[in-house]
Amino acid sequence: AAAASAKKAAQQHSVTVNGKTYETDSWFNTPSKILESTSRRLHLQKDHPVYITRQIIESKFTQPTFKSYNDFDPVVSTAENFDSLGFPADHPGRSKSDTYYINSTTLLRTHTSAHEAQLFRASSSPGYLISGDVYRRDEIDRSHYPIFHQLEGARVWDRTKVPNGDIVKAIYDDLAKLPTHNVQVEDPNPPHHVERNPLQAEHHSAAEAEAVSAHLKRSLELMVVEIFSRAKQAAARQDPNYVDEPLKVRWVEAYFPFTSPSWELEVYYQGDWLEVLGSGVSKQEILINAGVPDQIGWAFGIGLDRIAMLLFQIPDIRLFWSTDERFLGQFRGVSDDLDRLKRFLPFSKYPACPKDVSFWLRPTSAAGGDDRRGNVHDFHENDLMEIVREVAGDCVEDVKLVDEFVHPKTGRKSLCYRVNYRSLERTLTNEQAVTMHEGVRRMLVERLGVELR
Ligand code: FA5
Ligand code: MG
Repeated sequence: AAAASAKKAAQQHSVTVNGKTYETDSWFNTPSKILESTSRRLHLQKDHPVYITRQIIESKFTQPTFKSYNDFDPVVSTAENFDSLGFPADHPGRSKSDTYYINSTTLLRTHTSAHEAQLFRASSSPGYLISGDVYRRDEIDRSHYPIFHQLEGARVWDRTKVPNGDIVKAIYDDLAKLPTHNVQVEDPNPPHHVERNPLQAEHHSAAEAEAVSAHLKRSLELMVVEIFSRAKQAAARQDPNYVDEPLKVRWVEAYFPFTSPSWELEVYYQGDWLEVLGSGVSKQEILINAGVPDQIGWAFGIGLDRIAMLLFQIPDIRLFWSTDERFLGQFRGVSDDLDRLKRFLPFSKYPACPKDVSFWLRPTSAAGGDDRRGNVHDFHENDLMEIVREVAGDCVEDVKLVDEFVHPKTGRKSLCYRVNYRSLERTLTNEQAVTMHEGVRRMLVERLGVELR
């Protein structure tokens, strides 16, 4: 009996994810719904929009130069996800409010870059692509979900293996082999900038960094051109009155701990500039630590869900998780024939049930502080989002802060959030929404110690 109860106690301190068991500790903050979703792997589900988007992107990176890896486990170490990439110890991405931890050194990857070190070390090809599900604690709305998918790619050249040791020439020769395109590209920034976007001067000459970035930019432009041409072809096939607008893209300086210089690529889409990917010249420390100090190259990471939403005109990110035939049936057969790609036709929209919740924050100490009395609140919005997701799952469309108030006498702070309950698959009754909302209110008190108003 003692052994059995010891075993039970031990079980409560471990979780199993994709068949592997991990010890948990005080860092554990991953709800069971998230753990269960690790088995969905939408990027590997044939005919799923996320899968089709991956296929289109992969088609622009030729084999055998680029080798694809699509089934790496999403459970990684803090060393892989952060340390190996040069994230500082106090980077906000490491906090429990932003990331799902299994224990203090094990987490659900927040990006596919977690596999860079491993792939630079082991890849037998000069380029690789890796796609996977990634996890972030985040806000709730129609374009944010705690699980999304990224595709990352990298391309390197080895100084010791290029003809005559002339790596700059080798890179430009490879660039010359890439197709051209006729899309308008804005690229107003210098190739690198002393403060904003520095050259890794200890490791690269300016000419080397410029060659790498020229190859990076053309490669990624070609990928985006392919995606958006396919979106336009689909629109034109379905809508005889479709008017084609020329595609415009632009490069914007960015910052990542693991690339320098770095850029984001934005696409002008339906009246707005939209960020589609992050990229840059890989930090040489990563390649040195991966045992390939003679290689230099570039890397990028793109969000598949966001692209799939544009490509298929999918209005709500929750739809990707639907197993409803009215959703999945619309994409059947497309994986085998990308020319059959069609825009999504929304099925009926069910009514929304907005409910408000107002509460006083719990002051925790008098040092520093963010309200008039110097009270410190340990409230983090993502904790509220997590509670709402835990109670209402995919029956919540968005959650917004609608009011904020500091009591003039007591200095206490109160917040009001509007939770918009709506199912994509059925009508929610008011009673069902009320029941969920009561659950949310109860958990806010129990878990966050707030006082309901
Ligand atoms: C990264 O995750 C970097 N690892 C990308 C990278 C790789 C940079 C290699 C340099 C070299 P970021 O957090 O910006 O960066 O996310 C990259 C892309 O993922 C974004 O451009 C966007 O397309 C997508 N993305 C980010 N957050 C979300 C989200 N909450 N929902 C959907 N897509 C998202
Ligand atoms: Mg970004």
